[in-house]
Amino acid sequence: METTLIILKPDAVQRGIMGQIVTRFENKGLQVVGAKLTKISQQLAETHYEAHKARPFYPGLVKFMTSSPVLVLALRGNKAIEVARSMMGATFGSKAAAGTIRGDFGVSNSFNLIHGSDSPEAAERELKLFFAPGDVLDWHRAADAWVYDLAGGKPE
Ligand code: IDP
Ligand code: MG
Repeated sequence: METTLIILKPDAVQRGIMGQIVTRFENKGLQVVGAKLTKISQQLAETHYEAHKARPFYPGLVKFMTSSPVLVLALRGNKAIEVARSMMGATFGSKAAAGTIRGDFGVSNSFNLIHGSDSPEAAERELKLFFAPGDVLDWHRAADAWVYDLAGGKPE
């Protein structure tokens, strides 16, 4: 089981489509193990996106991410990182395929609604940035017995 860090960006919160996006992940079978509505600090936004520091869009990206509250989620499931990334769609709303979150809800390249960790290493780093120890919960979800085949002892 993997856990990934998802951020519903300020545009998703302001447009009132948090519920529709979270519903997609729940419908897929991913488990919400952490959730927090928060306003990201300048420092945290800069650290989170530090890999993009040299890119021309970086100042605007940091400004956008700190402009208004975001919903930060920790989602768990089989191949959760890859599954969430494919559900998000391509980076630019104008290019993202129909059926994906970015493809269905936006046309902007920079206001693209959602962040998701892109590798296990990124997920580990980002979960630590946004959640304090104990804020990601190992809770038993009764539906797991039907979301997964548990006959072999591990989720299939
Ligand atoms: P990702 O969010 O799909 O992983 P990244 O390339 O990691 O995409 O870029 C991080 C974020 O920076 C994007 O989600 C988007 O908000 C913003 N961004 C990336 N490229 C551009 C650009 O060319 N113009 C404006 N914003 C961009
Ligand atoms: Mg990225």
